[in-house]
This record gives sequence, structure tokens and C-alpha cells, in this order.
Amino acid sequence: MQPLVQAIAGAFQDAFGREPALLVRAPGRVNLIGEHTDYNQGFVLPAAINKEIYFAVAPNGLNRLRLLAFDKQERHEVELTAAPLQPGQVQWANYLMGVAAQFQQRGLPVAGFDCVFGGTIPMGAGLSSSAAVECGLAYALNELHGYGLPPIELAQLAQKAEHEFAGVLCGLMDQFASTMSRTGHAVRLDCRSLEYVYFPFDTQAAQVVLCNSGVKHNLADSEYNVRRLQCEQGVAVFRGHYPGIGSLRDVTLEQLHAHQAELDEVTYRRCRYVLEENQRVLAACSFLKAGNLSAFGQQMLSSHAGLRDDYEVSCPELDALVEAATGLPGVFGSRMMGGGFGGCTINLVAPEQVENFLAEVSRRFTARYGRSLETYQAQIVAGVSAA
Ligand code: GAF
Repeated sequence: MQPLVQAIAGAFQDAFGREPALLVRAPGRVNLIGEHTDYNQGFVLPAAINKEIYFAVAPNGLNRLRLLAFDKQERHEVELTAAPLQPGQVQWANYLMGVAAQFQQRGLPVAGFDCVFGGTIPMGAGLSSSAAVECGLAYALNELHGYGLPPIELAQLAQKAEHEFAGVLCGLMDQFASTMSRTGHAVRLDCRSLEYVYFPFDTQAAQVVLCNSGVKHNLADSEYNVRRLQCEQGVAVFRGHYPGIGSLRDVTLEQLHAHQAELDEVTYRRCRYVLEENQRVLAACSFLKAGNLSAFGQQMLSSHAGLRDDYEVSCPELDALVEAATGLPGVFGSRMMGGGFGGCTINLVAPEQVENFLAEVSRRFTARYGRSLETYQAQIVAGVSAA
């Protein structure tokens, strides 16, 4: 057992005076390409990584949730009543309560339980720590109660918890990656049909290197919801002409150009980005299948340009990191990743050049921002499971 899992199990024993019934691991994710496309019913290509949240859980025979955040060493207790749980003041506890509430809302009662959780996913780095927290507890409650929900339903349940208890109207990508990923594979999800295809991703050919800008933009959540709204405003215009259109996924670039004059300039750029990004994901998957990492990486660079100029969710630090990476020996591609306004860039780098890459990008980042750069070399792991 990993030392951190052991420590979390030990903290459970100390806090609640008995052994946990279940130990769970739930991973964070990277996204190779396909950003801000999930809530537009488009395509994404994420993979779960070896940055994870671990849980020790057991029923407590009380009508209470007793929660302990290992990293913060904070405790929180909530009474279970006949009414479904509601969001409270403690942000970290809301992620857990939100999941319990989703079981309740589906008519699946939640018995009182004790839970200690903690992990290695850096907060606010765009690696989906919140999805991992949600998916890990969803897995645990499903197991403890024997509800038998399939992993994809756990992902949907966790997504709804994020909407209702964190107020972020996210798509399904992060929760899908945390529950459905496969070791050594990226997974392309069609967010409209929920069809998915696994693509082997050989980290011997390209290492996944993450560079953390260290920026945690406090507008990220509100701007995220604004982007979603802008896309919906675009959809409304197209629906006026083509009643069958349900989302930007259904709009073609020809239709976008034909109706450009009816969209304000910002909405036009938001829509253009999403349409082009969907095409990039499909092209990138063909390149990945063909083993053409250079062409794959070009799609990543175009994705970054679209996120920066059309979708406007990048920030100077992320742009500087991509700029510093571009053109270095062995770098196939680089782009900002996740919701944006901070967090990490994802870089695909030939293994023999990783050392040079880290030295060079760190040097440039420090010269510009006067602080050191945190980096991670990610392995691709399986979705949520017992620890
Ligand atoms: C965040 C969201 F949670 C995802 O659903 C996705 O939209 C992503 O931003 C942007 O691609 O991680």
C-alpha cells in the first residue's frame, strides 16, 4: 500500500476509532486536446494521471456524515435528515455532500458514513482535483450501499454534484476521465452520444509534462459559466435558421460563416473556436493512431492559439509557458489545459529531451516572473478503483 494511503487509513483509525471499510483512489486528469468542447456536446481527449485523491470510508451507524480533510486537517459534520442535503459554507465539504445529495435525489438513500480524504493533485492547477473528490466518493458510496451504478453514471452523478454544490456548469470531461480512463490510454469521448474510443498513448514516445503557471484566477468559475452562456447565445441564432440544431456540435463552419453578420463579434469568435476545436480533436486522433506525434502537436499549438485569441481563457503566464516550450528540441506540442485563466500547460516531449525541456522552460519562466516553476511528469493510469 502506498504510504499516503496508509497515512489516510491511519488518520481514519485515529479520528473514528476503527478501521475503514473501504479504501478508494480517484485520479485527476490531463486533456490532450478538446477544450471547452464538452459542454458544447463536442469531442474531448483526456487521460487520467497518477495524481490522485485517496479515501478511507466506512458506515458509522449514525445519521451523520463525519468528514475529515487530511490535507487541511479540518473536520466537518452534517446531519442527515429526511430532506436531501443542501450546500453549506464549507467549500471542500460541499464536493462530498453534493455527491451524497445526488444519490438521495435519485432515490438511493445514503446511510451515515465517516470519510477521510486527501491526495496529491495540486489544487487550482487545472488537473481536476474537484472531479476526483466527487468521483472517489461516488465510487465509495456506490460500493458501500451496493447500488451497482456503472462508472459512467457515477461520472454523470458527480458532474451534477459540481453543478449544484460548486456552482460550476461544467461538462462531463473531468468526471468521465476520473471514472472511465484506462492505463496507458487516452480516451476520446463524444459528449453528445457518450460514445468513447480508447487510444493507446505511449509515454516512451512522448512524455506528458505539465508546467504549473501557479496562477489561480479567481474569475475562472464565473468566466467559465459566461463562456457557456455565450455558446448558448450562438446556438440560439443558428437554431433560428436550422431547427434541428441542439448545440454548437451540430453547426458547420459553412453555417457559421453564412450567419456571421447575425452574431456579435465576441460570440462569433467563441463559436468559431469551438467548431475548429472539434475538428482538431478528430484530426489529432487520426494522427495519434498513425503515430504522427509532430502532426498531433501542431493541433495542440493551434488549440492554444484558439483558446488565447478566440475563446480568451488563457493568461500571460500560460502563453509565456507555451511560447517557451515551442521550438525546443523534442517538443511535439504545448498548450494551456482545462478551464483556463491559470493552471497548467500540457507538453508532449520526447523522453530524451525532457531534462533539457525542464531546464530551459524553468529558466525562461523564472527570468520572466521571478519565481520557480513547478512541473510534473505524468503517467497515464486507470480510472477510479479500490486503493
Ligand atoms: C473544466 C470543466 F470542468 C470541464 O468540463 C471542461 O469544460 C474544461 O474545463 C474545459 O475543457 O475542467
